[in-house]
Amino acid sequence: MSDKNNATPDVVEEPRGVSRRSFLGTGAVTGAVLAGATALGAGTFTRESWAAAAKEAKEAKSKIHVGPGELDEYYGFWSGGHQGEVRVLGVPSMRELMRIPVFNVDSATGWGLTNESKRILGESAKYKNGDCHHPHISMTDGKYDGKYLFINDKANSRIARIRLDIMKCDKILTVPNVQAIHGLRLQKVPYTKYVFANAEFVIPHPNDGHTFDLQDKNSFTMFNAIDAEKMEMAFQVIVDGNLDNSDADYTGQYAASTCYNSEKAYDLGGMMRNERDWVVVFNIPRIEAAIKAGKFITLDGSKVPVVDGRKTDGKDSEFTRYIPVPKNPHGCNTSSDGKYFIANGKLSPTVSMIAIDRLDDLFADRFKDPREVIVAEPELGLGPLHTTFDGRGNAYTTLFIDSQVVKWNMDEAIRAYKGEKVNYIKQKLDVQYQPGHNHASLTETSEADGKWLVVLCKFSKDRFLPTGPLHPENDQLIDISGEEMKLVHDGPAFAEPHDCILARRDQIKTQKIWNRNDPFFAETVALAKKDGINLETDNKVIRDGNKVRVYMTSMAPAYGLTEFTVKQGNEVTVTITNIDQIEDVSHGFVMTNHGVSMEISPQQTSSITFTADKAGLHWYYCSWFCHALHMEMVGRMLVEKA
Ligand code: K7E
Ligand code: CUA
Ligand code: CA
Repeated sequence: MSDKNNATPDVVEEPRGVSRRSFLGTGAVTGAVLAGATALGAGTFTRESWAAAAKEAKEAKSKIHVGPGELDEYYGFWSGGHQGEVRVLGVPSMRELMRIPVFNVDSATGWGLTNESKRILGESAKYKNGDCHHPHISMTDGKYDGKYLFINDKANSRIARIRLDIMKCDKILTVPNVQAIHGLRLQKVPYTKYVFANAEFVIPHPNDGHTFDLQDKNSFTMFNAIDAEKMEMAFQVIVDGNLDNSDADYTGQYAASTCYNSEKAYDLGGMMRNERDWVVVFNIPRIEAAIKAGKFITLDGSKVPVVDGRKTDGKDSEFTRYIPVPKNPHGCNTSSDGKYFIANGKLSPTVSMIAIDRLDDLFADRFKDPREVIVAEPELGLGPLHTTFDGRGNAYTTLFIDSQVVKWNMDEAIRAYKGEKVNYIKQKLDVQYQPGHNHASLTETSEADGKWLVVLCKFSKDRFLPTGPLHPENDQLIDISGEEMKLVHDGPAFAEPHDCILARRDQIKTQKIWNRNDPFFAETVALAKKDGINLETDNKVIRDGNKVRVYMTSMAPAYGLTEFTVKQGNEVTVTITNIDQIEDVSHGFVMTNHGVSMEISPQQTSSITFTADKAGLHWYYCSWFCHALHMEMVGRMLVEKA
């Protein structure tokens, strides 16, 4: 019988009837092909290839098997895409360990409902959606320091920071005067002083309806630098064209971003008009110096220093250089040896390797043609989107249209570019299907170890039990420790992990229970102090006009208060301190029929505010199963008629 989990079906179907190879036969790579491949599906699978895959999967099984009670070697942090959260996985088991709500509302933890989370969400708490793409871990000297993870929200132009010691979001910043924060990377050296973030879309400034003309000289987008520790804007740089993805180098001096809309066009046809768009390189010390010297402007009512990185009459600004590359480039990846920025061609079958050690000369105007910094432009296949590295000189690029990952050698690509006859392509591996990002273990650091490669496929088609019209994505795990890439795991994922990041488990250090002095709930503690409350011992109701503040402790299996009385229409704030000291004994608080739910983990204080708008008796209960008598961990709110 057919068993697709073991990749050995009796009947081999070609997904959607149109093969990848027939697309290859159509010749030029155009947007139409790209769109066609997406709509019609790609990937040809023969009985032989299924069988071979099955055999390899069996061999690999032992490698990825993390037995009951055993721990994974790596932490993986996955973007939750337009679901708005971050997911924590163990690798290589690919087991989901935790979810960190960020730009969404989460009823288990109360994220978006509790006062603590609303303070962090700030102004933007009014948005209930987000669109995460790029999770990145803070670094010191080009290595993960395990302190923070940063992630963008394309939907509402935000950047969030997650504290990795507690795996909670602790700061959110809305970037002013831009639309759609997409590419996000961190300064690697000497440490993550800045979060670099691309605003994707070109908009008029001020964006007040005075014009809708994108060719207007006051229509532009900006490159953004955020102070990582303060989570405040550091500076913005006006650019030509738009901005897609970015990365930073290993000297601390440069960051680079791809631009696919050098045309500043409104539509698909217009955005594909130019054969080349560009990579824009930012000279960070020069920008810092200008700002220090007061040579900046401010925009549209914000105080953020802005410098102009656009060309004037074809002449470069001191802050930027534009390097033409083919065509609508997407991913931008710094090789783990620190030598290259690699721009992935998307509508070109090539990637462009930019030598970082030539950028000083580029900024000193020592080249006639900015393309003299390009040391190779290997042709890899159709739809290259993102590239990752194994630390042994090889690069791995996703080919969206070909539904493949191609392994290629960087030195050999450079030799071929110089005219030598050398085949830099080492292997092409089919993936299922249409991959976006890929990510090798520790690839963004100088410690890239070439063990695992995660490939985030946008389509899963027939790989899993059907789930109706909406399919899961397919996050595949590939063993790259040997000469050959070996696919070892298919992992269904909900919409839509654009990107992920892997860190060694020793690089992430977490707290087992909360510290009572944690800043996460410090403001709640300060408010309680004003009410004269000792949170660890007091169970009290404070009445303050129409406001009622209920303070209680929790200790398995009971709340400190099993009853409190309020008047109909009162605004009630319930603040609970979990005085359990035992690891893993989390409590919850749910007020039935009031939309109220939150987590209170050991030694945590959580609070939530709601209106007691219904007279009568309302039970509250603990939602995390904490004790044999968990069901009995309840209380009553008595609401007297107004
Ligand atoms: Cu390629 Cu938003 Cu990084 Cu998606 S982005 S794939
Ligand atoms: Cu406390 Cu369940
Ligand atoms: Ca273009």
